[in-house]
Amino acid sequence: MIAASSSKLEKIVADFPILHEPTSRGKRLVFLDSAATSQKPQAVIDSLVEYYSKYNANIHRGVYELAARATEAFEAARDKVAGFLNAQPQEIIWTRNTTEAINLVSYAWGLNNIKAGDAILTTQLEHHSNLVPWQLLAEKTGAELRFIPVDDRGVHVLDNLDDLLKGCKLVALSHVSNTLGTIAPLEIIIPRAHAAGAIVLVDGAQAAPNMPVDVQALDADFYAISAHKMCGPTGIGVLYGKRALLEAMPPFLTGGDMIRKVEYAKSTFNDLPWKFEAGTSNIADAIAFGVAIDYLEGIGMEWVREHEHSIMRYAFERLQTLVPRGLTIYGPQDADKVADVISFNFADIHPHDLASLLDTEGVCVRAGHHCTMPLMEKMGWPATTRASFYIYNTEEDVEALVAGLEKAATVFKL
Ligand code: C6P
Repeated sequence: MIAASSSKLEKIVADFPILHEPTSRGKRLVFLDSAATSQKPQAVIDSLVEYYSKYNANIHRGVYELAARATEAFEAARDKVAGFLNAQPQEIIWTRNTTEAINLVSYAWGLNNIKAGDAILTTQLEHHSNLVPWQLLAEKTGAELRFIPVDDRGVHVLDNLDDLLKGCKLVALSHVSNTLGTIAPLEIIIPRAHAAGAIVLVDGAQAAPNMPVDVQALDADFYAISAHKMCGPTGIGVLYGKRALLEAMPPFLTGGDMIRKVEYAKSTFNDLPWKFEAGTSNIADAIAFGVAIDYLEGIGMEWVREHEHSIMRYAFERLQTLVPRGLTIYGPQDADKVADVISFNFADIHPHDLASLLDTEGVCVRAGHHCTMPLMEKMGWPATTRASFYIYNTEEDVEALVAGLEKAATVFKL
């Protein structure tokens, strides 16, 4: 068990200024909503200030030194993301976030490769961002949308996988569920999908922040991530795509920077990755994302996974004490099978009331459907409360959650 007093953890906590700001009620901030967005270390905040105060200029255009410096930093950030995912820089496309990355594939690959009679396979666990684009693609093309079922713990049921893969051209699934934390068995699904002739898009929004990801070892065709969930700023994300697939795809958005030659009647397009980056990019945030990657790599992604394992084990153990008072924990409870989130309900307290009460104690959790309405409906849960953990969370944070829940039990007379 990694103790809250471990000097590495103490140093990490010290790196996040917001964690040292008391709440408006004078409580210590206990941030347990990192699955929604993580907090940012000082180095990332400094990087944004440094860019705007020292070398703000548009990239890929100016010949002056400032522009060259901005371009260099922007492309260096891409190299860092490529290294982090074990990809080539040409395979790293900047997007606004995971959602835009998935939409890019749906439009640029999907509309050109999926036709009536094909199947698209996803799972019953997906975030709306990895479901709605495929619903629209299926509607537009006449393809069939199918689902890998999950059992009542939210674990993938693969018994009929080969049948589900028949006629399938695309499998799109999350690496880690944002509602239950379930880790998808990609090592089984991806090879079987490929053997059936499908390509695989992995929504890595919840996995990339929490565990080492190697897109080549996974053999994922596309992998989508958001910087803001992994110590980086909002407004910047990445689509990784295998080079051959990206080469064969037409552009998604069109305009400046993504062209090679423009005539009045027609245009030719830039090389990868810029073919998919129309208009002025989110330069400052891309550079700051590179700093976030440096930060995470400095900590070590193995350590990150191990820390989360440890904190999740501790949280499961401590929350068990509240089960006799009506706490129901959803999803797998084996720290090997879940990443960063624990969803629960406490007797008949509405999750929004519970989250509001916890907030008065300085504990931030998310309540609601977590952008997975079909999963909630299937499970028969109108809403859940979700605590999510990250690199800066300590056993004291788990204790604050448990104390807040005990207070709720008293207030709601459980
Ligand atoms: N989940 C949560 O609280 P964006 O908004 O594009 O950065 O990420 C979308 C997204 C896609 N897939 C998964 C698995 C996700 O968890 C998310 C974002 C947040 O669970 C905000 S809804």
